[in-house]
Amino acid sequence: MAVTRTFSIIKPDATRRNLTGAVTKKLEDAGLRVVASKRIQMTREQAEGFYAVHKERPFFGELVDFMVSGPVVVQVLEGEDAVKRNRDVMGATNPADAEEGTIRKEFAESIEANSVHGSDSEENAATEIAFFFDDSEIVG
Ligand code: RTP
Ligand code: MG
Repeated sequence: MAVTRTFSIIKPDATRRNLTGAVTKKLEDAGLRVVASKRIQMTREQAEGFYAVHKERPFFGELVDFMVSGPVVVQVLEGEDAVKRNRDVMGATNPADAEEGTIRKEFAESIEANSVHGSDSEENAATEIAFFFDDSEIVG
């Protein structure tokens, strides 16, 4: 299996509860390596741009409000089959449906305040990584 990259966000509900380390440990224990990381306050423009695919969804406004409600930690993760590996350890979008041992089962507060984002394809991972990081900030 090839070593690939994915993009992760530790969301405001998790940074607010000081769970950056706990979430990162779950990612590392799942075989992912943090090859870039920074804590940022997203602007509304950034959040709207990042979630543009969800623009027509009924929860878009609330999602943007939530994502700018506090700091987030954006990360590039590297590992074998990184996109799937990360999605597996994240768990289902709604924590009520998430499996035991996943980040969302353990930490998420609700379907919206669900602690993490992870890219859903290698193509989207490349786009999302480039949205937040210069190549020079990623050290594999
Ligand atoms: P993500 O993109 O954050 O990794 O999560 P996901 O693929 O599991 O979920 P997606 O369908 O892409 O939705 C993006 C984020 O929008 C919020 N959401 N709210 N209120 C709602 O019904 C609702 N549904 C989704 C969540 O924060 C979700 O992660
Ligand atoms: Mg998604």
